[in-house]
Amino acid sequence: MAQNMPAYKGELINLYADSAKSNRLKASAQSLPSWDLSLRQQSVIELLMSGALSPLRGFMGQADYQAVLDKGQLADSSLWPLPITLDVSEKCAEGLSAGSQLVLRDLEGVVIAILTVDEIWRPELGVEARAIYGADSSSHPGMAALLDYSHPVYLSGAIQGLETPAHHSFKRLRYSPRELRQQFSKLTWGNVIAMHSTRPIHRAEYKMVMQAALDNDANVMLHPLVAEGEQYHSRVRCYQEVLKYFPEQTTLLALLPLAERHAGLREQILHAIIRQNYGCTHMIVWDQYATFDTQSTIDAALAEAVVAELDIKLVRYELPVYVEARGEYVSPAKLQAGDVAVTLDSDEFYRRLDRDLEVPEWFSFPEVVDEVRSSYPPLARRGLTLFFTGLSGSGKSTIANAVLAKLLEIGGRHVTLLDGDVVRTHLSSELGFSKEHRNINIRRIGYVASEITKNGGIAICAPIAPYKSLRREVCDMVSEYGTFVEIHVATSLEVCEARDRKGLYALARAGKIKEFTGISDPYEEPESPEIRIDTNGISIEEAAQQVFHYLRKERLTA
Ligand code: PPS
Repeated sequence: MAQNMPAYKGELINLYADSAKSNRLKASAQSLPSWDLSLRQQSVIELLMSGALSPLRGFMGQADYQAVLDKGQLADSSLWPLPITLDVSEKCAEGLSAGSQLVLRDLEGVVIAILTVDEIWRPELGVEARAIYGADSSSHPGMAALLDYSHPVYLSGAIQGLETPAHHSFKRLRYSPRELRQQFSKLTWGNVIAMHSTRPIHRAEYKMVMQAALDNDANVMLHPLVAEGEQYHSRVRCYQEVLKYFPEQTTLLALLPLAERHAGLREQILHAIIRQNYGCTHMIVWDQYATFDTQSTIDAALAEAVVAELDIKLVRYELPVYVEARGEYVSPAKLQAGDVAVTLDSDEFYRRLDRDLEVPEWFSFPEVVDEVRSSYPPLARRGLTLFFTGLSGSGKSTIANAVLAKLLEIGGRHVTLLDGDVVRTHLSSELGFSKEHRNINIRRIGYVASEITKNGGIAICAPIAPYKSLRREVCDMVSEYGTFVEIHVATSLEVCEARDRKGLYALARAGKIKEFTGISDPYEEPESPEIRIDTNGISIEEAAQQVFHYLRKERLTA
Protein backbone atom coordinates (compact mmCIF):
# COMPACT_ATOMS: atom_id res chain seq x y z
CA MET A 1 0.00 0.00 0.00
CA ALA A 2 1.24 3.51 -0.75
CA GLN A 3 2.12 5.65 2.23
CA ASN A 4 1.27 9.10 0.99
CA MET A 5 -0.25 10.31 4.26
CA PRO A 6 1.09 9.38 7.68
CA ALA A 7 -1.15 7.71 10.24
CA TYR A 8 -2.71 10.42 12.38
CA LYS A 9 -0.38 11.81 15.04
CA GLY A 10 -2.42 14.56 16.73
CA GLU A 11 -1.89 15.11 20.45
CA LEU A 12 -3.11 12.31 22.71
CA ILE A 13 -4.21 13.13 26.21
CA ASN A 14 -2.95 10.74 28.89
CA LEU A 15 -4.85 10.90 32.15
CA TYR A 16 -2.96 8.14 33.96
CA ALA A 17 -0.99 9.21 37.03
CA ASP A 18 2.66 8.14 37.11
CA SER A 19 3.45 5.25 39.43
CA ALA A 20 4.58 7.34 42.45
CA LYS A 21 1.50 9.53 42.27
CA SER A 22 -0.69 6.53 41.58
CA ASN A 23 0.53 4.81 44.76
CA ARG A 24 -0.08 7.96 46.80
CA LEU A 25 -3.57 8.38 45.37
CA LYS A 26 -4.46 4.73 45.89
CA ALA A 27 -3.44 5.03 49.56
CA SER A 28 -5.57 8.13 50.02
CA ALA A 29 -8.53 6.51 48.22
CA GLN A 30 -9.45 4.50 51.31
CA SER A 31 -10.64 7.59 53.14
CA LEU A 32 -12.52 9.18 50.21
CA PRO A 33 -16.14 8.73 49.15
CA SER A 34 -16.55 6.44 46.18
CA TRP A 35 -18.86 5.60 43.30
CA ASP A 36 -19.28 2.15 41.74
CA LEU A 37 -19.09 2.57 38.00
CA SER A 38 -21.57 0.82 35.74
CA LEU A 39 -20.05 -1.13 32.85
CA ARG A 40 -21.19 1.66 30.51
CA GLN A 41 -19.41 4.30 32.62
CA GLN A 42 -16.35 2.09 32.92
CA SER A 43 -15.97 2.04 29.12
CA VAL A 44 -16.17 5.82 28.92
CA ILE A 45 -13.58 6.26 31.68
CA GLU A 46 -11.27 3.78 29.98
CA LEU A 47 -11.47 5.78 26.75
CA LEU A 48 -10.99 9.08 28.60
CA MET A 49 -7.94 7.84 30.49
CA SER A 50 -6.25 6.36 27.43
CA GLY A 51 -6.76 9.48 25.33
CA ALA A 52 -9.28 7.91 22.94
CA LEU A 53 -11.55 10.87 23.73
CA SER A 54 -8.81 13.51 23.40
CA PRO A 55 -8.94 16.46 23.87
CA LEU A 56 -11.30 15.75 26.81
CA ARG A 57 -9.53 15.57 30.17
CA GLY A 58 -12.49 14.51 32.24
CA PHE A 59 -16.24 14.76 32.44
CA MET A 60 -17.86 17.80 30.88
CA GLY A 61 -19.02 20.81 32.84
CA GLN A 62 -22.32 22.57 32.17
CA ALA A 63 -21.00 25.07 29.65
CA ASP A 64 -19.51 22.34 27.47
CA TYR A 65 -22.54 20.13 27.97
CA GLN A 66 -24.93 22.86 26.89
CA ALA A 67 -22.84 23.82 23.88
CA VAL A 68 -22.67 20.18 22.83
CA LEU A 69 -26.44 19.83 23.00
CA ASP A 70 -27.10 23.14 21.24
CA LYS A 71 -24.39 23.17 18.60
CA GLY A 72 -22.38 19.97 18.66
CA GLN A 73 -19.40 21.92 19.96
CA LEU A 74 -17.51 22.42 23.21
CA ALA A 75 -17.74 25.85 24.86
CA ASP A 76 -14.50 26.84 23.09
CA SER A 77 -16.25 26.14 19.75
CA SER A 78 -14.24 23.03 18.93
CA LEU A 79 -16.16 20.14 17.47
CA TRP A 80 -17.68 17.68 19.96
CA PRO A 81 -20.90 15.87 19.15
CA LEU A 82 -22.13 14.05 22.28
CA PRO A 83 -22.16 14.69 26.04
CA ILE A 84 -19.51 12.81 28.01
CA THR A 85 -20.89 13.01 31.51
CA LEU A 86 -20.77 11.09 34.77
CA ASP A 87 -24.19 10.42 36.21
CA VAL A 88 -24.49 9.48 39.88
CA SER A 89 -27.26 9.01 42.44
CA GLU A 90 -28.50 11.73 44.81
CA LYS A 91 -27.03 9.70 47.64
CA CYS A 92 -23.56 9.79 46.09
CA ALA A 93 -23.85 13.51 45.38
CA GLU A 94 -24.99 14.34 48.94
CA GLY A 95 -21.61 14.88 50.56
CA LEU A 96 -19.86 16.32 47.50
CA SER A 97 -19.02 19.91 46.62
CA ALA A 98 -16.66 21.63 44.20
CA GLY A 99 -13.14 20.43 44.95
CA SER A 100 -14.21 17.12 46.53
CA GLN A 101 -12.44 14.02 45.39
CA LEU A 102 -14.52 11.01 44.40
CA VAL A 103 -13.04 7.56 43.97
CA LEU A 104 -14.37 5.70 40.93
CA ARG A 105 -14.40 1.92 41.36
CA ASP A 106 -15.20 -0.94 39.01
CA LEU A 107 -17.74 -3.64 39.83
CA GLU A 108 -15.12 -5.58 41.78
CA GLY A 109 -14.31 -2.55 43.92
CA VAL A 110 -10.95 -1.88 42.23
CA VAL A 111 -10.04 1.83 42.21
CA ILE A 112 -10.00 2.88 38.56
CA ALA A 113 -9.70 6.66 38.83
CA ILE A 114 -10.17 9.68 41.06
CA LEU A 115 -12.44 12.50 39.98
CA THR A 116 -11.82 16.00 41.32
CA VAL A 117 -15.34 17.36 41.31
CA ASP A 118 -15.84 20.65 39.58
CA GLU A 119 -19.56 21.09 39.03
CA ILE A 120 -22.57 19.21 40.34
CA TRP A 121 -25.87 19.63 38.55
CA ARG A 122 -29.16 17.98 37.75
CA PRO A 123 -29.68 17.80 33.99
CA GLU A 124 -33.06 17.76 32.32
CA LEU A 125 -32.69 14.34 30.77
CA GLY A 126 -35.73 14.85 28.55
CA VAL A 127 -34.12 17.97 27.06
CA GLU A 128 -30.83 16.13 26.55
CA ALA A 129 -32.61 13.20 24.92
CA ARG A 130 -34.56 15.48 22.56
CA ALA A 131 -31.44 17.39 21.55
CA ILE A 132 -29.71 14.16 20.63
CA TYR A 133 -32.50 12.00 19.34
CA GLY A 134 -34.94 14.54 17.95
CA ALA A 135 -38.20 15.93 19.24
CA ASP A 136 -40.47 13.05 18.45
CA SER A 137 -38.60 9.90 19.31
CA SER A 138 -39.82 8.60 22.65
CA SER A 139 -39.51 5.03 21.35
CA HIS A 140 -35.94 5.59 20.17
CA PRO A 141 -33.68 2.97 21.82
CA GLY A 142 -30.96 5.51 22.65
CA MET A 143 -33.48 7.85 24.25
CA ALA A 144 -35.10 5.02 26.21
CA ALA A 145 -31.67 3.91 27.47
CA LEU A 146 -30.77 7.45 28.55
CA LEU A 147 -34.05 8.00 30.37
CA ASP A 148 -34.05 4.54 31.96
CA TYR A 149 -30.47 4.20 33.08
CA SER A 150 -29.14 7.65 33.78
CA HIS A 151 -28.81 8.72 37.40
CA PRO A 152 -30.22 12.15 38.23
CA VAL A 153 -27.02 14.03 39.12
CA TYR A 154 -24.15 14.89 36.77
CA LEU A 155 -20.62 15.52 38.02
CA SER A 156 -17.94 17.23 36.01
CA GLY A 157 -14.24 17.41 36.67
CA ALA A 158 -10.77 16.23 35.85
CA ILE A 159 -9.75 12.61 36.14
CA GLN A 160 -6.61 10.98 37.47
CA GLY A 161 -6.39 7.50 36.03
CA LEU A 162 -5.04 4.76 38.28
CA GLU A 163 -5.95 1.45 36.69
CA THR A 164 -7.18 0.29 33.30
CA PRO A 165 -10.47 -1.59 33.76
CA ALA A 166 -9.75 -5.30 33.45
CA HIS A 167 -10.80 -7.21 30.34
CA HIS A 168 -10.42 -10.93 30.63
CA SER A 169 -11.42 -11.91 27.12
CA PHE A 170 -9.69 -11.27 23.79
CA LYS A 171 -6.78 -9.49 25.47
CA ARG A 172 -4.70 -9.67 22.31
CA LEU A 173 -7.30 -7.63 20.44
CA ARG A 174 -7.36 -4.77 22.91
CA TYR A 175 -5.15 -1.76 22.31
CA SER A 176 -4.91 1.71 23.73
CA PRO A 177 -4.66 4.55 21.17
CA ARG A 178 -0.97 4.82 22.01
CA GLU A 179 -0.38 1.11 21.40
CA LEU A 180 -2.20 1.19 18.09
CA ARG A 181 -0.29 4.23 16.90
CA GLN A 182 2.93 2.45 17.82
CA GLN A 183 1.75 -0.64 15.99
CA PHE A 184 0.96 1.38 12.85
CA SER A 185 4.33 3.02 13.06
CA LYS A 186 6.12 -0.32 13.59
CA LEU A 187 4.33 -1.77 10.57
CA THR A 188 5.09 1.46 8.66
CA TRP A 189 1.45 1.80 7.82
CA GLY A 190 0.59 5.14 6.23
CA ASN A 191 -3.10 5.38 5.51
CA VAL A 192 -5.26 3.38 7.86
CA ILE A 193 -8.97 3.07 7.21
CA ALA A 194 -11.23 2.17 10.13
CA MET A 195 -14.24 -0.09 9.68
CA HIS A 196 -16.83 0.47 12.37
CA SER A 197 -19.16 -2.42 12.99
CA THR A 198 -21.66 -3.78 15.48
CA ARG A 199 -22.70 -6.87 13.52
CA PRO A 200 -20.83 -9.77 11.95
CA ILE A 201 -19.01 -9.03 8.72
CA HIS A 202 -20.39 -11.02 5.80
CA ARG A 203 -19.26 -10.99 2.16
CA ALA A 204 -20.92 -7.67 1.24
CA GLU A 205 -19.23 -5.83 4.11
CA TYR A 206 -15.97 -7.59 3.32
CA LYS A 207 -16.12 -6.51 -0.35
CA MET A 208 -16.95 -2.96 0.70
CA VAL A 209 -13.96 -2.74 3.05
CA MET A 210 -11.62 -4.23 0.45
CA GLN A 211 -12.85 -1.70 -2.11
CA ALA A 212 -12.47 1.19 0.35
CA ALA A 213 -8.92 0.07 1.14
CA LEU A 214 -8.05 -0.04 -2.55
CA ASP A 215 -9.68 3.30 -3.37
CA ASN A 216 -7.88 5.04 -0.53
CA ASP A 217 -4.55 3.24 -0.70
CA ALA A 218 -5.10 2.24 2.88
CA ASN A 219 -4.42 -0.50 5.36
CA VAL A 220 -7.47 -1.73 7.22
CA MET A 221 -8.35 -1.61 10.87
CA LEU A 222 -11.50 -3.57 11.70
CA HIS A 223 -12.68 -1.73 14.78
CA PRO A 224 -15.92 -3.22 16.07
CA LEU A 225 -17.73 -1.90 19.10
CA VAL A 226 -17.91 -4.34 22.00
CA ALA A 227 -19.90 -3.15 24.98
CA GLU A 228 -18.95 -4.87 28.21
CA GLY A 229 -21.86 -6.77 29.70
CA GLU A 230 -23.20 -7.64 26.26
CA GLN A 231 -22.91 -10.97 24.48
CA TYR A 232 -20.24 -10.00 21.99
CA HIS A 233 -17.95 -13.02 22.20
CA SER A 234 -19.42 -14.94 19.30
CA ARG A 235 -19.37 -11.79 17.16
CA VAL A 236 -15.68 -11.29 17.91
CA ARG A 237 -14.99 -14.91 16.92
CA CYS A 238 -16.76 -14.10 13.63
CA TYR A 239 -14.38 -11.16 13.07
CA GLN A 240 -11.45 -13.44 13.82
CA GLU A 241 -12.70 -15.84 11.14
CA VAL A 242 -13.23 -13.03 8.62
CA LEU A 243 -9.79 -11.65 9.33
CA LYS A 244 -8.33 -14.75 7.63
CA TYR A 245 -9.86 -13.55 4.34
CA PHE A 246 -8.21 -10.13 4.49
CA PRO A 247 -4.60 -9.66 3.37
CA GLU A 248 -2.59 -10.42 6.51
CA GLN A 249 0.02 -7.71 5.98
CA THR A 250 -2.46 -4.88 5.72
CA THR A 251 -5.27 -5.71 8.12
CA LEU A 252 -5.62 -5.50 11.87
CA LEU A 253 -8.49 -6.30 14.21
CA ALA A 254 -8.93 -4.26 17.39
CA LEU A 255 -11.89 -4.04 19.77
CA LEU A 256 -13.37 -0.73 20.83
CA PRO A 257 -14.88 -1.02 24.32
CA LEU A 258 -17.89 1.23 23.96
CA ALA A 259 -21.66 0.89 24.01
CA GLU A 260 -23.74 2.02 21.05
CA ARG A 261 -25.72 5.22 21.63
CA HIS A 262 -27.85 5.04 18.49
CA ALA A 263 -27.23 8.74 17.98
CA GLY A 264 -26.91 8.81 14.20
CA LEU A 265 -24.66 11.52 12.81
CA ARG A 266 -23.55 12.73 16.25
CA GLU A 267 -22.35 9.25 17.10
CA GLN A 268 -20.66 8.90 13.75
CA ILE A 269 -18.65 12.06 14.47
CA LEU A 270 -17.72 10.80 17.93
CA HIS A 271 -16.48 7.58 16.35
CA ALA A 272 -14.51 9.56 13.78
CA ILE A 273 -12.80 11.51 16.58
CA ILE A 274 -12.06 8.28 18.45
CA ARG A 275 -10.65 6.60 15.31
CA GLN A 276 -8.56 9.66 14.65
CA ASN A 277 -7.16 9.38 18.15
CA TYR A 278 -6.34 5.74 17.53
CA GLY A 279 -4.21 6.87 14.60
CA CYS A 280 -6.54 6.16 11.65
CA THR A 281 -6.50 8.47 8.63
CA HIS A 282 -9.84 7.37 7.15
CA MET A 283 -13.12 5.97 8.38
CA ILE A 284 -15.71 4.17 6.31
CA VAL A 285 -19.15 5.68 6.74
CA TRP A 286 -21.73 3.16 5.69
CA ASP A 287 -25.35 2.18 6.05
CA GLN A 288 -24.99 1.01 9.60
CA TYR A 289 -25.05 4.56 10.88
CA ALA A 290 -28.35 5.12 9.13
CA THR A 291 -30.14 2.92 11.62
CA PHE A 292 -31.98 5.03 14.16
CA ASP A 293 -30.60 8.20 12.62
CA THR A 294 -31.56 11.24 14.61
CA GLN A 295 -33.81 14.02 13.47
CA SER A 296 -31.77 16.51 15.44
CA THR A 297 -32.00 19.88 13.72
CA ILE A 298 -28.31 20.70 13.94
CA ASP A 299 -27.21 17.69 11.93
CA ALA A 300 -26.61 19.52 8.68
CA ALA A 301 -24.45 22.13 10.39
CA LEU A 302 -22.56 19.41 12.20
CA ALA A 303 -21.88 17.56 8.99
CA GLU A 304 -20.20 20.62 7.54
CA ALA A 305 -18.17 21.12 10.68
CA VAL A 306 -16.91 17.57 10.47
CA VAL A 307 -15.52 18.01 7.01
CA ALA A 308 -13.83 21.24 8.04
CA GLU A 309 -12.42 20.26 11.42
CA LEU A 310 -11.49 16.61 11.49
CA ASP A 311 -8.13 15.31 10.42
CA ILE A 312 -9.66 11.95 9.62
CA LYS A 313 -11.28 11.56 6.22
CA LEU A 314 -14.80 10.16 6.22
CA VAL A 315 -15.42 8.07 3.12
CA ARG A 316 -18.98 7.05 2.33
CA TYR A 317 -19.74 3.62 0.91
CA GLU A 318 -22.88 1.71 0.18
CA LEU A 319 -22.98 -2.03 0.75
CA PRO A 320 -22.53 -3.79 -2.59
CA VAL A 321 -25.20 -6.20 -3.76
CA TYR A 322 -24.77 -9.65 -5.27
CA VAL A 323 -25.61 -10.17 -8.94
CA GLU A 324 -26.03 -13.89 -9.33
CA ALA A 325 -25.88 -13.89 -13.13
CA ARG A 326 -22.46 -12.26 -12.97
CA GLY A 327 -21.30 -14.17 -9.90
CA GLU A 328 -20.03 -11.02 -8.21
CA TYR A 329 -20.80 -8.18 -5.84
CA VAL A 330 -21.55 -4.82 -7.46
CA SER A 331 -21.95 -1.40 -5.92
CA PRO A 332 -25.62 -0.33 -6.23
CA ALA A 333 -24.46 2.75 -8.15
CA LYS A 334 -22.79 0.55 -10.76
CA LEU A 335 -25.65 -1.82 -11.50
CA GLN A 336 -26.24 -2.13 -15.24
CA ALA A 337 -29.53 -2.47 -17.07
CA GLY A 338 -30.76 -6.03 -16.72
CA ASP A 339 -28.72 -6.73 -13.56
CA VAL A 340 -30.83 -8.47 -10.96
CA ALA A 341 -29.44 -8.12 -7.47
CA VAL A 342 -30.19 -10.83 -4.96
CA THR A 343 -30.26 -9.76 -1.37
CA LEU A 344 -30.59 -11.41 1.98
CA ASP A 345 -31.25 -8.89 4.71
CA SER A 346 -30.55 -9.37 8.38
CA ASP A 347 -34.16 -10.44 9.13
CA GLU A 348 -34.05 -13.10 6.44
CA PHE A 349 -30.62 -14.30 7.60
CA TYR A 350 -31.86 -14.80 11.15
CA ARG A 351 -35.14 -16.35 9.94
CA ARG A 352 -33.06 -18.99 8.16
CA LEU A 353 -30.99 -19.59 11.27
CA ASP A 354 -34.19 -19.89 13.35
CA ARG A 355 -35.44 -22.59 11.01
CA ASP A 356 -32.14 -24.31 10.36
CA LEU A 357 -32.32 -23.44 6.65
CA GLU A 358 -29.48 -23.01 4.23
CA VAL A 359 -27.56 -19.72 4.03
CA PRO A 360 -26.21 -19.23 0.52
CA GLU A 361 -22.46 -19.30 0.02
CA TRP A 362 -22.52 -15.93 -1.74
CA PHE A 363 -23.95 -14.26 1.36
CA SER A 364 -21.32 -15.14 3.94
CA PHE A 365 -18.24 -17.13 4.78
CA PRO A 366 -18.87 -20.72 5.92
CA GLU A 367 -16.79 -20.19 9.08
CA VAL A 368 -18.83 -17.12 10.00
CA VAL A 369 -22.14 -18.89 9.44
CA ASP A 370 -20.94 -21.85 11.53
CA GLU A 371 -19.93 -19.51 14.34
CA VAL A 372 -23.22 -17.62 14.26
CA ARG A 373 -25.14 -20.90 14.19
CA SER A 374 -23.29 -22.19 17.23
CA SER A 375 -24.25 -19.19 19.35
CA TYR A 376 -27.65 -18.77 17.74
CA PRO A 377 -28.92 -22.31 17.18
CA PRO A 378 -32.22 -23.07 15.45
CA LEU A 379 -35.27 -22.30 17.58
CA ALA A 380 -35.82 -25.99 18.32
CA ARG A 381 -32.42 -26.18 20.02
CA ARG A 382 -32.27 -22.70 21.57
CA GLY A 383 -32.99 -21.83 25.22
CA LEU A 384 -36.65 -21.49 26.10
CA THR A 385 -38.79 -20.45 29.05
CA LEU A 386 -42.34 -21.69 29.46
CA PHE A 387 -43.96 -19.39 31.97
CA PHE A 388 -47.26 -20.69 33.38
CA THR A 389 -49.39 -18.19 35.28
CA GLY A 390 -52.80 -18.55 36.89
CA LEU A 391 -54.70 -18.62 40.17
CA SER A 392 -53.83 -20.95 43.01
CA GLY A 393 -55.36 -24.33 42.21
CA SER A 394 -55.76 -23.51 38.50
CA GLY A 395 -53.75 -26.56 37.48
CA LYS A 396 -50.47 -24.79 36.58
CA SER A 397 -48.24 -27.26 38.36
CA THR A 398 -50.03 -30.32 37.08
CA ILE A 399 -49.92 -29.17 33.45
CA ALA A 400 -46.32 -28.00 33.87
CA ASN A 401 -45.37 -31.45 35.16
CA ALA A 402 -47.04 -33.14 32.18
CA VAL A 403 -45.18 -30.81 29.80
CA LEU A 404 -41.95 -31.53 31.66
CA ALA A 405 -42.41 -35.27 31.21
CA LYS A 406 -43.00 -34.89 27.46
CA LEU A 407 -40.01 -32.60 26.98
CA LEU A 408 -37.81 -35.08 28.84
CA GLU A 409 -39.13 -37.80 26.55
CA ILE A 410 -38.17 -35.76 23.47
CA GLY A 411 -34.71 -35.05 24.95
CA GLY A 412 -32.01 -32.83 23.43
CA ARG A 413 -32.21 -30.00 25.98
CA HIS A 414 -31.95 -29.92 29.77
CA VAL A 415 -35.31 -29.12 31.35
CA THR A 416 -35.76 -27.52 34.78
CA LEU A 417 -39.09 -27.07 36.52
CA LEU A 418 -39.34 -24.04 38.79
CA ASP A 419 -42.66 -24.80 40.40
CA GLY A 420 -44.26 -22.12 42.63
CA ASP A 421 -44.30 -24.22 45.78
CA VAL A 422 -40.82 -25.64 45.20
CA VAL A 423 -39.35 -22.18 44.60
CA ARG A 424 -40.95 -20.90 47.77
CA THR A 425 -39.39 -23.76 49.73
CA HIS A 426 -35.87 -23.43 48.34
CA LEU A 427 -35.33 -20.03 46.75
CA SER A 428 -37.81 -17.71 48.46
CA SER A 429 -38.42 -19.34 51.83
CA GLU A 430 -38.23 -16.03 53.71
CA LEU A 431 -40.85 -14.30 51.53
CA GLY A 432 -44.54 -13.75 52.19
CA PHE A 433 -47.32 -12.69 49.82
CA SER A 434 -47.25 -8.89 49.91
CA LYS A 435 -46.92 -7.25 46.48
CA GLU A 436 -43.30 -6.46 47.25
CA HIS A 437 -42.47 -10.03 48.25
CA ARG A 438 -44.34 -11.56 45.31
CA ASN A 439 -42.35 -9.29 43.00
CA ILE A 440 -39.05 -10.34 44.55
CA ASN A 441 -40.10 -13.96 44.19
CA ILE A 442 -40.97 -13.55 40.49
CA ARG A 443 -37.74 -11.63 39.82
CA ARG A 444 -35.76 -14.51 41.31
CA ILE A 445 -37.63 -17.03 39.19
CA GLY A 446 -37.06 -14.80 36.14
CA TYR A 447 -33.35 -14.57 36.83
CA VAL A 448 -32.93 -18.33 37.18
CA ALA A 449 -35.07 -18.91 34.06
CA SER A 450 -33.01 -16.43 32.06
CA GLU A 451 -29.77 -18.16 33.11
CA ILE A 452 -31.20 -21.54 32.08
CA THR A 453 -32.38 -20.05 28.77
CA LYS A 454 -29.01 -18.40 28.20
CA ASN A 455 -27.33 -21.77 28.51
CA GLY A 456 -29.64 -23.41 26.00
CA GLY A 457 -31.92 -25.21 28.47
CA ILE A 458 -35.66 -25.15 28.99
CA ALA A 459 -37.05 -23.51 32.12
CA ILE A 460 -40.63 -24.28 33.07
CA CYS A 461 -41.96 -21.81 35.64
CA ALA A 462 -45.30 -22.17 37.36
CA PRO A 463 -45.90 -19.40 39.90
CA ILE A 464 -49.13 -17.41 40.29
CA ALA A 465 -47.23 -14.28 39.13
CA PRO A 466 -50.28 -12.04 39.58
CA TYR A 467 -48.77 -8.76 38.31
CA LYS A 468 -48.46 -7.90 34.62
CA SER A 469 -45.47 -5.63 35.07
CA LEU A 470 -43.41 -8.41 36.64
CA ARG A 471 -44.37 -10.94 33.97
CA ARG A 472 -43.19 -8.37 31.41
CA GLU A 473 -39.93 -7.95 33.32
CA VAL A 474 -39.30 -11.70 33.23
CA CYS A 475 -40.18 -11.75 29.53
CA ASP A 476 -37.58 -9.02 28.90
CA MET A 477 -34.93 -10.82 30.97
CA VAL A 478 -35.45 -14.09 29.14
CA SER A 479 -35.92 -12.66 25.64
CA GLU A 480 -32.38 -11.36 25.74
CA TYR A 481 -31.23 -14.98 25.45
CA GLY A 482 -34.02 -17.07 24.00
CA THR A 483 -37.74 -17.52 23.64
CA PHE A 484 -40.31 -16.63 26.28
CA VAL A 485 -43.73 -18.28 26.14
CA GLU A 486 -46.43 -17.04 28.50
CA ILE A 487 -49.08 -19.65 29.23
CA HIS A 488 -52.20 -18.50 31.05
CA VAL A 489 -53.94 -21.33 32.84
CA ALA A 490 -57.30 -19.61 32.77
CA THR A 491 -59.27 -21.68 35.26
CA SER A 492 -61.91 -19.41 36.78
CA LEU A 493 -61.88 -18.39 40.43
CA GLU A 494 -65.19 -20.25 40.95
CA VAL A 495 -63.70 -23.51 39.72
CA CYS A 496 -60.43 -23.07 41.69
CA GLU A 497 -62.41 -22.28 44.81
CA ALA A 498 -64.82 -25.14 44.31
CA ARG A 499 -61.89 -27.56 43.96
CA ASP A 500 -59.95 -26.00 46.86
CA ARG A 501 -57.47 -28.88 46.92
CA LYS A 502 -55.31 -27.38 49.64
CA GLY A 503 -58.20 -25.88 51.61
CA LEU A 504 -56.63 -22.44 51.26
CA TYR A 505 -59.65 -20.73 49.70
CA ALA A 506 -61.81 -21.69 52.66
CA LEU A 507 -59.19 -20.27 55.01
CA ALA A 508 -58.91 -17.13 52.90
CA ARG A 509 -62.72 -16.64 52.91
CA ALA A 510 -62.65 -17.07 56.66
CA GLY A 511 -60.00 -14.33 56.85
CA LYS A 512 -57.40 -16.74 58.21
CA ILE A 513 -55.06 -16.20 55.24
CA LYS A 514 -54.50 -12.59 54.32
CA GLU A 515 -53.69 -11.28 50.83
CA PHE A 516 -54.95 -14.40 49.10
CA THR A 517 -54.87 -14.14 45.30
CA GLY A 518 -58.35 -13.84 43.82
CA ILE A 519 -60.00 -13.36 47.22
CA SER A 520 -58.26 -10.50 48.98
CA ASP A 521 -55.39 -9.83 46.55
CA PRO A 522 -55.41 -9.04 42.82
CA TYR A 523 -54.70 -11.27 39.83
CA GLU A 524 -54.09 -9.28 36.64
CA GLU A 525 -55.04 -11.54 33.74
CA PRO A 526 -52.58 -11.70 30.83
CA GLU A 527 -54.03 -9.80 27.86
CA SER A 528 -52.30 -11.65 25.07
CA PRO A 529 -50.44 -14.69 26.32
CA GLU A 530 -48.90 -16.96 23.72
CA ILE A 531 -51.15 -19.75 24.99
CA ARG A 532 -54.36 -19.54 27.01
CA ILE A 533 -55.59 -22.84 28.37
CA ASP A 534 -59.21 -23.05 29.33
CA THR A 535 -59.09 -26.09 31.59
CA ASN A 536 -62.88 -26.38 31.68
CA GLY A 537 -63.73 -29.95 30.67
CA ILE A 538 -60.30 -30.92 29.36
CA SER A 539 -57.84 -33.44 30.73
CA ILE A 540 -54.29 -32.67 31.84
CA GLU A 541 -53.09 -34.60 28.81
CA GLU A 542 -55.14 -32.37 26.48
CA ALA A 543 -53.87 -29.23 28.18
CA ALA A 544 -50.26 -30.38 27.72
CA GLN A 545 -51.07 -31.16 24.08
CA GLN A 546 -52.14 -27.53 23.57
CA VAL A 547 -48.72 -26.44 24.76
CA PHE A 548 -47.04 -28.88 22.38
CA HIS A 549 -49.15 -27.79 19.42
CA TYR A 550 -47.92 -24.26 20.00
CA LEU A 551 -44.29 -25.31 20.43
CA ARG A 552 -44.39 -27.31 17.20
CA LYS A 553 -46.22 -24.60 15.28
CA GLU A 554 -43.58 -22.06 16.32
CA ARG A 555 -40.78 -24.60 15.69
CA LEU A 556 -39.67 -24.33 19.30
CA THR A 557 -39.32 -28.07 19.68
CA ALA A 558 -38.38 -31.00 17.48
S1 PPS B 1 -46.57 -15.57 43.69
O1 PPS B 1 -47.69 -14.64 43.83
O2 PPS B 1 -46.34 -15.89 42.28
O3 PPS B 1 -45.37 -15.10 44.36
O4 PPS B 1 -47.04 -16.92 44.39
P1 PPS B 1 -46.34 -18.35 44.30
O5 PPS B 1 -44.90 -18.26 44.57
O6 PPS B 1 -46.72 -19.01 43.03
O7 PPS B 1 -46.99 -19.12 45.51
C1 PPS B 1 -48.30 -19.53 45.42
C2 PPS B 1 -48.54 -20.72 46.34
O8 PPS B 1 -48.47 -20.31 47.67
C3 PPS B 1 -49.61 -20.77 48.42
N1 PPS B 1 -50.14 -19.55 49.09
C4 PPS B 1 -50.73 -18.48 48.53
N2 PPS B 1 -51.09 -18.20 47.25
C5 PPS B 1 -51.66 -17.00 47.02
N3 PPS B 1 -51.90 -16.07 47.94
C6 PPS B 1 -51.57 -16.31 49.23
N4 PPS B 1 -51.79 -15.39 50.18
C7 PPS B 1 -50.96 -17.56 49.57
N5 PPS B 1 -50.50 -18.10 50.71
C8 PPS B 1 -50.01 -19.32 50.39
C9 PPS B 1 -50.54 -21.41 47.44
O9 PPS B 1 -50.54 -22.76 47.79
C10 PPS B 1 -49.93 -21.24 46.08
O10 PPS B 1 -49.73 -22.48 45.43
P2 PPS B 1 -50.47 -22.90 44.07
O11 PPS B 1 -49.66 -24.05 43.55
O12 PPS B 1 -50.46 -21.72 43.13
O13 PPS B 1 -51.83 -23.30 44.48
